[in-house]
This record gives sequence, structure tokens and C-alpha cells, in this order.
Amino acid sequence: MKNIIPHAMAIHDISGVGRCSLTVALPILSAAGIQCSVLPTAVLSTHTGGFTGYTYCDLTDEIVPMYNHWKSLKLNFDAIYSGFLGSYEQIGLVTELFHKFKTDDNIIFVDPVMGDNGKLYPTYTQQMALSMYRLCTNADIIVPNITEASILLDQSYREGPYTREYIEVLLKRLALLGPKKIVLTGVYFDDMRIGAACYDADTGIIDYYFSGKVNGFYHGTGDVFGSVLLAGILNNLQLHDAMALAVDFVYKSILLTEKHKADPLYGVLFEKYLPFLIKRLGLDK
Ligand code: PXL
Repeated sequence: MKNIIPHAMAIHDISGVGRCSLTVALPILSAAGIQCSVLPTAVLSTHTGGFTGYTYCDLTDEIVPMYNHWKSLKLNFDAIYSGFLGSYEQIGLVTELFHKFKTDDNIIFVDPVMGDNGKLYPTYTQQMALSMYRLCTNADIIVPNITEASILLDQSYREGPYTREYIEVLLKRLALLGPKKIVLTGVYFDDMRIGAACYDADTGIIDYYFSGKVNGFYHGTGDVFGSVLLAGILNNLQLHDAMALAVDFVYKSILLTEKHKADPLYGVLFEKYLPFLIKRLGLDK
């Protein structure tokens, strides 16, 4: 049964400050006309990617009671979107949740958040990486960056610029894990442009989309990208068009952050571009 308004379940942490995970997924999906129900995996004062002294409250014990209650309410989700997960055990529970809520026509969308720039995030362990691999085998779509793709494929991380051949081998190997659609972020062939590549294993089609390249590291852009990509897909865009929208949205947000010299640790100034998102999805009519 389809919902009147597309209904997504977002399984991420709440980092109180820092524009990532649920503080990004909720506003973006809502602006895109999608009901976003949340299963918070942990509550932190900030994200873990650069602040010191952050608080961390693990919510692993809440996962099963929350989804059992939702089951008892006979809720249907058009998409289940997982991101940052707090512990090894938690990744296993999310895998079980996927089995409980998977239907013939919904999508399991996994952003295998584990690291960036060749390094694991501080709360991630090798054991969690193995468990994330298993989680991805149950997904319909995965959205890794190159660091995460390398971890999932158990191969060493390589700095860019990349070649088409290198990216296409990564995409095809990732699809062998199980997901039929792969969107790989952080793809660049020169120092002028950066973007994403997508692969649909059913059609064999590989596509690319690039924007300009801004130097520096902007926190939370993976979550902004994933949320816009899912927003596009749930609004019936083709994979390539949803990816292009996500690249454009992230690029605009980075440019504005740079223009205002805002501290990139606090994420990108994406709020200004929610009207752009609504327009590109044709939701302003
Ligand atoms: O943006 C990914 C992310 C999500 N949640 C938390 C994080 C990070 C990356 O550092 O620390 C808590």
C-alpha cells in the first residue's frame, strides 16, 4: 500500500549542533514533501568530526521497542534511510529492522557513514565496518564516498584524481555486494570539478555529474547529499537526475558557506537553498 505523502524512516543520530544526520535529513525531506519519521541512533551535543568534548548518549536499547511499536501500528515506509550508526550491535539491529519493514515496492537506502579522507570516524571500529558491509548487502541503494567504498571492498584508499576505469571498477564491485543502485560521491578526474557517479546494475548504465571544486573540508555534506538524493528519488526523478540535483544543492550550499566565511565545522548553509530544492522538484506549483 502506497502512502498519500511518501513516508521515509530516517535512522541516524541527532547531533544537536553541526548540521549533519537528522538535523539535515528532517528539513530536507520535509521540504521535499516527504513525511520523515525518525529513529534516532544516538544523541550527541555535536558531531564527532572535529569538536572535542562532545556528549554521546547511545540509543541502541530503544531501537527494537520503537520499531515494534511502529509494526503494531501497521506503518508502511516508502523508504528506509540509514546513516550514522552508533555501535556494532546497533548495525545488527538495523539489519533486522530492514527485514521487518522491507516490502516489494519500498527502498532500503543506506549511506554507509564510516569515514572520509581515507580515515574512519572516531566512533567507528573495524568490527563496525564489517557489520556495515552486511547492512549494505540488504540495501537497494547505497551512497558511499570513496573512503567508505574502499572500506566496504576491503581495499586500500587511494587519493584522487581518479580515472574513469578506477571509478567504474569500484561501482561494479559495490553492486556485487547486493544493492542494484550505487551512487558514489567525491568523484573527480581533475582539480577543476568534483561530483558523483551512479551505476544501475539492472540497466548497466553508468552516469556522472560534476560541479565546480571548492578546496577545504565541509562537514555534513554527505548527509546533505544523501537526503537530497533520496528526496529526488521519492519524487520520482531518475537516478541520474536525483544525483545531479544533490550535486547542485551541495555545491550551492558550499559556495554560500565559503562566501560568508562560515566555519565549515558547523556544516554548510543549506537552509537558504530549500526553496531551490522545492522548485527543482516542481513542488512550488
Ligand atoms: O556526517 C556524518 C556524521 C553523522 N553523525 C555523527 C558524525 C558524523 C561524522 O563525523 O560524527 C555523529
